[in-house]
Amino acid sequence: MPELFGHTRARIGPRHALITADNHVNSSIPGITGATAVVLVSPAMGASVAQTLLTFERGGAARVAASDVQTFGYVMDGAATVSVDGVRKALKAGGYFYCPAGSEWGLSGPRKGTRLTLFQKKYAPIAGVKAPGALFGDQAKVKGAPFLGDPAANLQVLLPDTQGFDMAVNLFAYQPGGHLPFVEVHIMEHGLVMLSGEGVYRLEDSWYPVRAGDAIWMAPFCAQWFVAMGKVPASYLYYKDVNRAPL
Ligand code: UGY
Ligand code: MN
Repeated sequence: MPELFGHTRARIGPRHALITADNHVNSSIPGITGATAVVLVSPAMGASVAQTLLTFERGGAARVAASDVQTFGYVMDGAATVSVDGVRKALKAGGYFYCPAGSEWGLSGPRKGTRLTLFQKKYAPIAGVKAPGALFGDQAKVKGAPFLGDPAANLQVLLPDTQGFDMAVNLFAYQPGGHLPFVEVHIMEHGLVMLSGEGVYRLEDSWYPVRAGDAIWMAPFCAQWFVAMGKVPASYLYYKDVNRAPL
């Protein structure tokens, strides 16, 4: 719904950004057809990761050539068949895939309105450590754990925590009133999409009301904290860079 008098909750700063669903403008991306693509986080704003929301029409498709970029894709709603290096898998909401650098991926047969969030970043290899292979998963099959022992903040880690991976993608689900236990300040960067519910995100010295559909970028060392509000649980999917030395 358009905001009155040019008001928006969006804020794009040098070290963090918030983009709401009302701000979306489509891009045309090579290899993606019959879909809208909204780039929400990108190196153009100072990030090292790209976060893109794809919404497919019936008959839409993706065919993305191999490069030095790795791709993680998460199905937010709908269903489609995804292939990575020729291995095909039917994914529905909560399903996800990881396509390593050097591999190609594609999507076909989407149900109308199927939405995916992609996190994409150049892979940083380490000598002597095997790069990860392709992977498919389902959020429903990933065991969660109370974050730092707090059952009001449940964390699911979607990718294996092994040295080969230089990116992690996790799901956080908070009961109303659940919150991050402290204000985090860390070298890892985040790209994030709110999947459900609402709450307040602290980013550096600003506090933002946020809700499902909002996207957030946090630069390395951006002070961050979240509290879930409202009557239903809040959840978000987020990216972070991991397992590499600072220099
Ligand atoms: O993994 C994280 O750094 C996570 N606790 N950060 C966040 O939710 N903003
Ligand atoms: Mn964090």
